[in-house]
Amino acid sequence: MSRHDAYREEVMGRANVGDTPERVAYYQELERFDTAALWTVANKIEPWEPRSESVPVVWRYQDLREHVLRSIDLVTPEEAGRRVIYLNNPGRREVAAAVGWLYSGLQVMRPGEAASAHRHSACALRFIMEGRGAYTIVDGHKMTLGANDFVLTPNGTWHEHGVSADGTPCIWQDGLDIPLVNALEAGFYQVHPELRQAVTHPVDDATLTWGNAALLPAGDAWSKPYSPLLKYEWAPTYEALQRHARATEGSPFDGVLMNYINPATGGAVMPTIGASMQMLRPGEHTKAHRQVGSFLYQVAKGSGHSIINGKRYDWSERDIFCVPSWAFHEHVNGSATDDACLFCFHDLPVMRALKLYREEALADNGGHQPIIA
Ligand code: GTQ
Repeated sequence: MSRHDAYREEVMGRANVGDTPERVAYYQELERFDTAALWTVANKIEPWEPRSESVPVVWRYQDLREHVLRSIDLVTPEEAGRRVIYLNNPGRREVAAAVGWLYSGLQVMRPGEAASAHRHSACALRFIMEGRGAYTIVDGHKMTLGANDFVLTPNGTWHEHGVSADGTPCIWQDGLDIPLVNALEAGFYQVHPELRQAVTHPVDDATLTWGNAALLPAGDAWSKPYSPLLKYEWAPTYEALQRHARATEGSPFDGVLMNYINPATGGAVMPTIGASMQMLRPGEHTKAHRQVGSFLYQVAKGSGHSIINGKRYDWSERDIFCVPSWAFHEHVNGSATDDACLFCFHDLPVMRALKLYREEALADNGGHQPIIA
């Protein structure tokens, strides 16, 4: 704490009560009645600004891949429910979060395997890392999935995943708001009575219907609280970034950043989780800012590094890294000739709905963080 904050804490009504034997005895007495004196915790429970318990982490695909693949021979999807190695932030182990209140895991499936259909209160998404033949079925809509495709399984929808018999082993990232839903004590979970659901629409109909940029189907009203475009394919996403880059300088903090949206509303893809893809142009080094919200990035293309709270984290294709709430961060594309693309999902829809969102640019040092060794 700076001297300035310490001064304010003493003078401007922050708790500043030293222990005496009488006070300590008093606190023990209060404990017997399931109570406590606010001034013993006030400064902790009402910090000046967000103090994340999450630490920045890079999960390197190169390190994880072989361990994820090993699980294929160790457990079946039937035994496991879902064969997933989840990302366990050292500061968030108790709630199984990768960062803040967000969960992330790497799910692996062999050709011909399928996981049982289920639904839950948590919102979920997948971002495909490798393999051919993966599919997800959401409320009867089947989606075929390739590398860097992004697919939604919104809360309350029946969903199941598998890999077709003529495919290859597939690995994808699962992103969910399980820790948030648990924190709110709002989670329900159901297995489908038949363990499988019928495909009741043409394959990939959601993308064929709702995925046509500025053209929406006439007369197809949509009132559900999530995007009807359940799958966002990589090729048009990358093309959109390149096209937009021809017409914009981009954001000083994020390069060319585009949000995946619900085409029916223009809003976030799901009630609690938003997602974006950003392109860092060759050699681009963004300026630092910080935001209220937790962010999980997956490197869709290229390599580089990010500086998060003054420390450098190197990343390359398929690595996943997190930026905790209110952590200063800036991104650097390591290549002078190729662009780099970062997929990201976050809890900004929650922060915005609760009117908690804030952001701040780093004012000092030309907008760049000094690197702490
Ligand atoms: O498929 O919805 O990685 O419920 C963890 C929990 C995936 C899923 C996970 C889940 C899912």
